Amino acid sequence: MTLITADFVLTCNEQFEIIEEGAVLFDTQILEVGKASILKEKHPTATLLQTPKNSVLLPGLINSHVHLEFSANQSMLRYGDFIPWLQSIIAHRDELSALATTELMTCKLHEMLKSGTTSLGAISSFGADLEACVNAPQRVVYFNEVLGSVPSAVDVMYSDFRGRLEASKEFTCKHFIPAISVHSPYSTHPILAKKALQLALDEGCVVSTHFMESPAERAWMDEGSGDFQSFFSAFNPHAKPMCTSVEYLALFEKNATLFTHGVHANQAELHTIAEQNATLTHCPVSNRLLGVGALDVEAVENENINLTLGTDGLSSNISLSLWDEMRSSLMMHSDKALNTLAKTLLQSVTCNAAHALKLPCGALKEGLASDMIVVTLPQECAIETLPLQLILHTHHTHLTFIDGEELC
Ligand code: MCF
Ligand code: FE
Repeated sequence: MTLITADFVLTCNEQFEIIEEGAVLFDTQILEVGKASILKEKHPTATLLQTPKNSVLLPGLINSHVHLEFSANQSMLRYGDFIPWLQSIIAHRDELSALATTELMTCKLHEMLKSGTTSLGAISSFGADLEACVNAPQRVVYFNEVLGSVPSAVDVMYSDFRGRLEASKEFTCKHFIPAISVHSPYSTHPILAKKALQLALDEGCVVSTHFMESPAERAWMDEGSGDFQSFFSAFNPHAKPMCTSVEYLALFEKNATLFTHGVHANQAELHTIAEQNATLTHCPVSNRLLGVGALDVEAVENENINLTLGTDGLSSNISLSLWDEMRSSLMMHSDKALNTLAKTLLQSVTCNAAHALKLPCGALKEGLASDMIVVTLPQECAIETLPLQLILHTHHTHLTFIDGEELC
């Protein structure tokens, strides 16, 4: 039993309680959270772990959406507009895959850990990241991706996906949880999506999907027009959307789903996402680099949608650090009140993400796993501005615990 004390304990509980001169008593699980003076007196035999001046203890961060298999990209892909990016990723897929070795992905996972990410939702397109994810120190929800728009190839695509899912299931444990990703409405035939989503229900898997990311996706799904029309007509001059966006959302009605991006989701779609008790995963840097616009955070909040944050992959980002992502988000949503947005962002990478990914962590609360980080601020800070100052100044952790075990 260890008693860790800190100048601030940011619990990320329902009340978003911040305890000054706080402490957490823990082993593999959190046993008690409170004022340091009270817990010290109550548990005199616990091993005392003191942290430096201006320390903050908070839950380990959770990156809801990251493509590790594209980690080798730095400057190869084309940014600024969605379809040119998509064309560039298709053109460079083999080259990038060859460069994304297990060693490289393991190194990226360690960098993520150093920045405080103790859990992640890994979107796996090919299964090449399996070994790195299985051996990662973090908790990984491993989303096996399915896609395919050609009806005659549905069976082949499904059995390839099924093979990857089965291979990942061999490693199921409390740190590695297989899951399912249906790529997107423009790339996945509804028959294929339906089969994968039924499997997710049967196996109790959470689901992730890209949804309404770009203006091109909006125009294609609504009218079969725009940049996707020229893109698809190169393969098939008669190509048309495989379903409507309403039909696509309805496929996920019974699943626990993380809808990623949603930048171009309309109010009715956001309402459906809310009604389905689903999550919206925001990837602000990716959205900026792919030139798709900025999420209407207000509209998501008005619908009371569970909001999480993802870095996406290095295919559409320059960093996999959630602190970098939160800083960018603060700057991007300049219409939002700064301190309120900082709090929303910290919730999006802790309690909200644990809820979406069904992980037993994400808050400093009795009974949850001891996934915790200690970070230090450069100077003293008023409690009211703590979330904001944390986001502005944090790069790496001072201490990191997963299941109560100290790492790094
Ligand atoms: O989230 C971004 C942008 N939207 C869609 N897909 C991806 C993103 N980053 C990587 N991808 C992957 C996706 O999983 O790129 C491929 C898929 O395997 C594009 S579809 C040929
Ligand atoms: Fe993505």
